[in-house]
Amino acid sequence: MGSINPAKSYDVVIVGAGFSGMWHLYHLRKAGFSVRLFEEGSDYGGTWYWNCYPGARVDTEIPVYQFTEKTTVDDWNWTQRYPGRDEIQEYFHHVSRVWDLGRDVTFNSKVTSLVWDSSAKLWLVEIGDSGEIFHAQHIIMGTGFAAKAYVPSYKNLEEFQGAKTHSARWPMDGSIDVQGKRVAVIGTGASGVQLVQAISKVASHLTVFQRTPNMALPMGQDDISEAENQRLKENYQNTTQKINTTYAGFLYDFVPSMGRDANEEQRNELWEQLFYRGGLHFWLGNYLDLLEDRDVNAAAYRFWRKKALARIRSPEAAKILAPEIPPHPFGAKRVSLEQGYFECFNRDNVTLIDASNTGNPVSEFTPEGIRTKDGMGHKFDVVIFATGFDAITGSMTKINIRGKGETIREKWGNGVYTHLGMTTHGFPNFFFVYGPQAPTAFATGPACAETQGSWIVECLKFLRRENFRSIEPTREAETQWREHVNDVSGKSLLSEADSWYFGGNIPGKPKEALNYMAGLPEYRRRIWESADSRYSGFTLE
Ligand code: N01
Repeated sequence: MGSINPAKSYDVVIVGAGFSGMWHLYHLRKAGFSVRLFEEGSDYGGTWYWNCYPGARVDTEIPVYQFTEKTTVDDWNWTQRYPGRDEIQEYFHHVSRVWDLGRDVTFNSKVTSLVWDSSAKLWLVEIGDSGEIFHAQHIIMGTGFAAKAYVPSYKNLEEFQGAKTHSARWPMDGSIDVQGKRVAVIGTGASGVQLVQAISKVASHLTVFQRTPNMALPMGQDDISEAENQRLKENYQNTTQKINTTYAGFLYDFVPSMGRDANEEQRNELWEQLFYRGGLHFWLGNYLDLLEDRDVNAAAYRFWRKKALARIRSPEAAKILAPEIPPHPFGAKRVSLEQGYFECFNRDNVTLIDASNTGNPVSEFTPEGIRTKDGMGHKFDVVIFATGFDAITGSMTKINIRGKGETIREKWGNGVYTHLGMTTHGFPNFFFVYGPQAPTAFATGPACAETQGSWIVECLKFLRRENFRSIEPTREAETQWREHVNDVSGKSLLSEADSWYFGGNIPGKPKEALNYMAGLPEYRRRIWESADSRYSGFTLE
């Protein structure tokens, strides 16, 4: 490690300038803490900074996808219900101005190492490129759930002579141009769907490698007029109140009845409404037992499939995009929102390849492109890996974080242990937001950041008030929390898919519940229960 400059010491160091990092910087500073935020990129946005691929767009709607702090709402107008990446970046610039964040943010600074000094009860923070070391009493990881891109290990990948990139590492210097090119997109998650929609319209030819069909729902995109923006501002208080009561922080919730108690006609009537409302209504606004009752779930898949089939012309493509037998229960993988996705496969310049193990997956790369299992060569100018992330834990395990003994990577190597999805034993004064065993993938980004952030800020205020130097969860508490997280997820059909929700998308990663699925209200109840009893489950020193 480099030399420590005693002047560079903070109460709190925050890592990452996305929703979580920005929120914490503003609120901790307001509470009188000295804070510095380090960000690897050269701008705010976190995931939105990196994900600048063609077609990148959020799939949580306005007015939910924003901070609830009134000062950030007043002078900001959105143009679309589901804004594109550039508009979201502009929003972050707006927030940074309103909250005057810039003076405490250091960009282009990748935190490569965090080491706990037990005798000083401080963290040593190392910035990789500069080798600078900082001291911090507390660390807050705002590194999000999708900061470690995953590219499968393909045979001869390095031999490919064309351009290649992961969706979340799209070059910002414009060095990849897909206009008029032969392009391959591998992967059909949320990123793949958006890439296909955008690139199919400009590429000379697009080949899509789909391993698992995406049971995508219509986005229901709409413009937001000036009058509508005004109405949203007037309604701001009601919106905030509502967000604080729903399962995922949306303005809607599961309908309070069971699909198994409804007949086919009743179900179809509800499903027609939910489907055309757009967004994730058909998933998170559906019957309470959609993700638990196999029959209800199967009926929902049949409903979805009928809608998809009506839009796909080629019978071969239809079989791949919407097979009769679903690969997993409906909604067990993150449902994406689409805008004309299925129609892309009706275009003459688009080829769909079933890249599942029983189909025709990539067997190797060649200098000119990809060879598939059937021996056929496919020539490409550009290959895009929309193959996802070492999600939720990867954002932290990729950094050298060493607590009292082992590193986070070592500690979580065989399974994740956290207390309340924000802290872990052996790592005092270390908090993570939008990470493992929290509502993360089952909550909107802002709602999760604000929920966990409020708790963390109050916790730090408590420690300061009561003259405690450190807080650390007990092993018993994190063992109980893990059991609880697993109990909740065990009741659902979600664990039946190999998804990033359970670490199933990364070879060798332990398969376990990485999210707390009981919903935000129950999560809030539990975290505040601990705080209200002077942080039960924690050791204070
Ligand atoms: O990643 P994913 P993503 N060969 O992991 C496939 C958020 N997000 O970047 O399903 C062939 O979902 C893999 O196939 P399979 C959002 O929360 C939001 O798309 O594992 N294919 C899958 O199709 C989202 O859920 C927005 O069989 C391979 C794809 O790659 C999350 O980020 C936009 C493969 C990966 O899908 C991640 O989305 C973008 C292989 N070896 C992202 N390995 C919006 O808000 C993997 N795949 C709109």
